[in-house]
Formats: sequence, C-alpha cells, structure tokens
Amino acid sequence: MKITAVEAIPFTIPYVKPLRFASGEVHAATHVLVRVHTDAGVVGVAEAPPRPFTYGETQDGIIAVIKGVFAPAVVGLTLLEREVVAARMARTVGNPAAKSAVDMAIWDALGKVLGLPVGDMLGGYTDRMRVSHMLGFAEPAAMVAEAEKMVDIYGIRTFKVKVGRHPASLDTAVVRALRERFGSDVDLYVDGNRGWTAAESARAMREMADLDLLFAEELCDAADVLGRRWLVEQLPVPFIADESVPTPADVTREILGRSATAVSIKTARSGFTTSRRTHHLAEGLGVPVVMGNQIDGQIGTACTLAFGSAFELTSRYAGELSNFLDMSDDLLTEPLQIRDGHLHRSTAPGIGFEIDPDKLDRYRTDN
Ligand code: MUC
Ligand code: MG
Repeated sequence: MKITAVEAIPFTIPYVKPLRFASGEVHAATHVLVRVHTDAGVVGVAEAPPRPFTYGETQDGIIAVIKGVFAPAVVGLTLLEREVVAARMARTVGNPAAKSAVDMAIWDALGKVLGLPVGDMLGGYTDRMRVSHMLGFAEPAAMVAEAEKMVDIYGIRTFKVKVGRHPASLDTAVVRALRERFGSDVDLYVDGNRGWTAAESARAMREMADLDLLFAEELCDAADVLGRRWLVEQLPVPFIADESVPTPADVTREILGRSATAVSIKTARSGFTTSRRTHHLAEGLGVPVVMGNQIDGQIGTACTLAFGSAFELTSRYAGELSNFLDMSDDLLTEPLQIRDGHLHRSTAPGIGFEIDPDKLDRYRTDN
C-alpha cells in the first residue's frame, strides 16, 4: 500500500458554452490529472482545476508544486497515512487545488485496494444527490432558456444564478424572469463572486425580496469585514461563504465574525481529508452546507458527489454537480448521467470512475 510515484498531467478540453461570472470566465477545462501510483499496482486518480481568479493557482504552477514539492513529500508513505500526507503538504502555503487532487487520488487508490467505494468509506449516508445547476451571465431570455432545458432534459429544479454585474438590474431581472417562468416549482439562489459592494448587495437583495431566494452567496468581498457583517445581519436568508472559506479556520473566522451564516464545501479546494474537517466544523457550528462546484469536469464532479453523499448535512441541499454539461467532452469511459434531477454515485471501488486512455491521449497537452 505504499505510494511509489505521483504524476501530474496537463490536459485541455474546450467548453461548448463558456461560463461567465463576476470574478472571471472559463472557456476550457485546462486542468491537471493527478495519478498516484502504489506498490500494489493500483493507481488513484483525481483532477485539479486551476482557478487563478480565486486561489491564484495556474496549470503550470499545479504541475510544478506536485512534481517538485508534494510528490517527494508523499512517496514512500502508505495509503493509510492520509493525515501525514495532509501535514506534509500543509508545510507549503496555498495551492489548495494541487493538494486536494493529491489527497483525493490517495483516497481513490485506498478504496480500490480495499474494494470499497470512497462515498461509503467517508460516511455512506446516501447513494445520490439532488443537482443544482449554475446559470452564468447572459441575457435574461437566454438564462431562462437554459434553465428550461435543464428542467426538461435533466429534471433539475434548483438553480444558482450568477449575479454581481453593474447595473444590478441586469441580474435582478434574470432572477425575476426565472421566478415568473417557473413559479414555486424551482429553488433559486444567487452567487455574486464578490462583484458588488455590501451596499450594492443590500439594495439588490431588497429588490429581490419577493422572489423567495434560498440563499445568497459571496455577494461582496470578505475583506470588507464590517460591510459584510452589516449586510449579513439584515438578510432574511443564509449567506453562503464560498471563496472566502477554503480552510476550516476560514470557516470559523467567517461564521464567528458573523460575516457568513452558511458554508460551501468544494472538494476541488479541500479534498476529502480537509472537507471532512470542514463538514464536522459546520455541523458543530450549526450552519447549512452546500456542496459547491469549482467548475469541475466529470472527475471533480464524481469527487463532489462521493463526499456530498457521504453525510446528511452535505446532501440536505442540492449539490452543484452540473457544470460538466457545458464541456465538449471528458476523460471518463462512462459519462456521468443526471436523471430526474439526481446524480447517483458509483458503487465501484474508489471514487468510482475509469479514465478512457484514448481520450486522455487526445486531450493531454504534454505529448
Ligand atoms: C462559484 O460557486 O463561485 C466560480 C468562481 C469560483 O471560485 O467558483 C465558481 C463557482
Ligand atoms: Mg460561489
């Protein structure tokens, strides 16, 4: 069960439709495939999505830190020494996606060696999650049309609407159009990716007061400490901290500082080992959790699903599990299938997916 090597492979898969939001836009999945090799012959796999606009990581940087720092730190450890792996990687500041992919690939390898699904190893609460779909910036009619497609084809009934534009009426018009189109048949929440100030956020939320929102996420920057506390105090719905809480310590700071009242857990930035800590912390603090999407491909989505389905708290609300639908292709032999608004997790050992070698050859950019 010893780790013998860690590979970091760059690949790029174009998006059919780019995702646009207040802090950036994504046109292609320019990710890193991480493979952890073991002396048992088993290989664990995960993917790291670089998000420079959120955490500062780039594809080249992820490859460099895995090859130069994390691989030498973990080779020789066993798959059971996940806390040692976490402690060794924690000596390096930042690099959340790189650390998470190494961590999740180790869990995948461990599940394969033991013959157990990772979702069961983590908690085994349920075998499925409801899916929430993220609507990126576009004209109101196009965003409503996309939601209609998601309802009709996939049975999805929860939508996260990207907001944070100027004027805010661009966004509030979209949310109003969605509510008018679907009535109470859908759940709606909004995510500002720090695009508004606290005062702009408060005004926009007042304009949407009659639209029965489920949550508001990261409308303004957590660095505006008092402004955000002032905003959160007056909101009638939970305020989700997303990019402001990549670590458990960040969760403690935001919740105890009253700058957030709910938490997004993203396995792409906290893997399974740290996400588990964040889950336990959120449970202890008594705050809702939404499983978020770091604009993941199908590998990352399978990771989110494995973790989210493992606990009651993380599967209570619909998880953001559908961004991969915007990609032109992916690396898996069996594509994930959203049916009746749900994704079911695989019962196969590990995270539960297989990489198609031909697809990897086609999309890897290092050969
Ligand atoms: C999200 O929930 O914010 C977009 C930016 C980012 O950091 O994550 C995505 C989705
Ligand atoms: Mg967000």
